[in-house]
Amino acid sequence: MTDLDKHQRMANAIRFLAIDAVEKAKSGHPGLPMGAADIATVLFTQFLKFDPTSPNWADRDRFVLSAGHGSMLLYSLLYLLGYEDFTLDELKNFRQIGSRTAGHPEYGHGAGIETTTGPLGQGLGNAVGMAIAERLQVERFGKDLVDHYTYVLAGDGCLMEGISQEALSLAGHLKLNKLIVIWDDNGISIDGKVEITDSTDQQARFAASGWNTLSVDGHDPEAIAAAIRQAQASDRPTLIAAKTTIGFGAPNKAGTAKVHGSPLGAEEIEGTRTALNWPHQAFEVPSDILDAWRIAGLRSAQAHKDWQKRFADADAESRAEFERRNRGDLPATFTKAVLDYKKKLADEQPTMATRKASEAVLTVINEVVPETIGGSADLTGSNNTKTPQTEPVTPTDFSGRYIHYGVREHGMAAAMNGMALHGGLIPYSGGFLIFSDYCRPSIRLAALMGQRVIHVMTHDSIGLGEDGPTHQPVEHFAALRAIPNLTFFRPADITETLECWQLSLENKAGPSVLALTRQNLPSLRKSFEEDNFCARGAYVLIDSEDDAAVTIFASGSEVEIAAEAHGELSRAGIAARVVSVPSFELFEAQSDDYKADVIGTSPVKIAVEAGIRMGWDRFIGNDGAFVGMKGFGASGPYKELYEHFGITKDAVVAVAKERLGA
Ligand SMILES: Cc1ncc(C[n+]2csc(CCOP(=O)(O)OP(=O)(O)O)c2C)c(N)n1
Repeated sequence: MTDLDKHQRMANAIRFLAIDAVEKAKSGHPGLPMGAADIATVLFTQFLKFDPTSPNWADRDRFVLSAGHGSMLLYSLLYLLGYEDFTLDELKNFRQIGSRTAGHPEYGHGAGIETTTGPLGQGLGNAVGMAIAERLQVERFGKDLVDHYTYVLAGDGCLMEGISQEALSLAGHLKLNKLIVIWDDNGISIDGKVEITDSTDQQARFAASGWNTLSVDGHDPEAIAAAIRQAQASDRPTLIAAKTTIGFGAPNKAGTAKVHGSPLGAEEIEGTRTALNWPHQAFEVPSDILDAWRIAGLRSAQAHKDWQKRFADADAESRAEFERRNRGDLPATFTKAVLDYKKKLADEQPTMATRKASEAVLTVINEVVPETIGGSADLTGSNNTKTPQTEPVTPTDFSGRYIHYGVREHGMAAAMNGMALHGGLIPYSGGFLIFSDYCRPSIRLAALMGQRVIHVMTHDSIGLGEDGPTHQPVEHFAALRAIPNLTFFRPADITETLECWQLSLENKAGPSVLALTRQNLPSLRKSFEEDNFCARGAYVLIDSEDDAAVTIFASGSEVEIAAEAHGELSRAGIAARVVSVPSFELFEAQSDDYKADVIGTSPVKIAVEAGIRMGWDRFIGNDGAFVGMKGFGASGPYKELYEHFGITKDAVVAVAKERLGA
């Protein structure tokens, strides 16, 4: 058997596993695995550094299948290479409930899947973050411990998505030369030929953003290998445009959209077996080919051993720190630093915008948590995410801790996911809350993958004032509260801001959004409590000695209004209590007794929030009173806007009295 024969048979093993699994599931995407099998075979058997017996080895190369619909390519590879999570039975269970082999690769379903992909372009964005993370970690731990590539397989769809532009221009700017993107350039998407909808010169586009670009025949193993070698030596990120035929080998459907996303069908499969000279049963991989793949799986075992030796030789402090950061544990000094600062705040009672409060808190955090990597989408001075500890990262210097992401919210959020997935870092960054919409798909994926990324989102309501309705979030609180496993925080003062930061950092299993104000807010917590009250999601901030006739629920900046209304009601002899609600999600996680206690039995329940009502009925009931927004905001000084939209102490008092008939 010549080398070429062997290569082709190994690639055919991928093709037929994909064909057979899609056929058995009666759904899936055979076209991409069939077309990209040659690329994958070259990459995984000659270049990729990985160890199937230790899939989470920190210094492995990362492989991201950005074109997630081609999931069977990845599952076939993982099986063939000997990853224990991906057995033949798992492949036979493709797309079934509870299998590791979901329709699209899902992070956490099995070791070997580096990220969840499917929403096109996201993988490319993640990979940029992984490549950034690698450079950052090299600066911190040295090349002996950190020295790996990030490879991406992207399709036409990934490159058509807008996020690709943000991702590639950031990567080009930062000169991420260990990022290698292979474009499965098959000219086909779902509606037919790509040329019916797109005529971009992709290589020119990448080159214009500072990439090295190459083009190869994606079915020629030697040409693919030569291109990867060139890419590895580049001082810039590389795009390899690999011309392929979608559904390679299918006699009638290859090269057409018909093979993109449906089973080939028995007849076409027979034809493909003949055309590719693969006379084997479904799911049967001849033993010599399986052996060849398993041997390929052992390729980096020595590299892994060498790495382990270098790690063992490193000084004890570096080893412990490397392991701690990769486990995602916070430093032992963290809690004390938080509590010391909390005591200081209780003494000083500062009045400040929660965005400023966040900066003050971050200054404390960044001093004791060296693995935070800050940033902002060109709003550093507004988001207050930069602290004295965080010098900017530049194309030539990755020793810093602050990334100027540019006006690229979507690319930023996807890169943050990639950094978190890479491990060893806690990415946080800033933007305007209104533009959470611009990064929502990536935030959703962070939630789905359970990744600790922290979004500081400032200018969180009409309280931002003159910039007007285009910039004033109204439905965004509800929209973010709707994402499962995302914790959305709206702290009411600096102490709550501190507590919400603490909770965000301590939550290793999901992302957080901190919605923060532009306008000043007074300190509402009057005394020091070691307990993190925000951890309960909602808590009684001001209680009433008598049975309360009125309970006012509020979040963020509107807790001040609730407290003022409480004062006036008290003066009028009406017993009232105030509940601060920094997080709906954390409240829902409390015991039924606690929730019932906090909601209480006041005959009048009022919620105050400068957003839409959606979600508040949980607290106030269908018949509760809501003081908030009904539509878009307006441009004007913020205090006047609160008057204009009737979100005031007087409005709360009036509705309370009206309901009580007082
Ligand atoms: C953001 C997003 N939009 C739409 C889709 C649905 N979709 C899945 S694959 C695909 C076409 C992709 O074409 P290409 O990348 O060329 O893949 P190929 O046909 O080569 O398999 C589309 C539109 C998606 N998965 N993600």
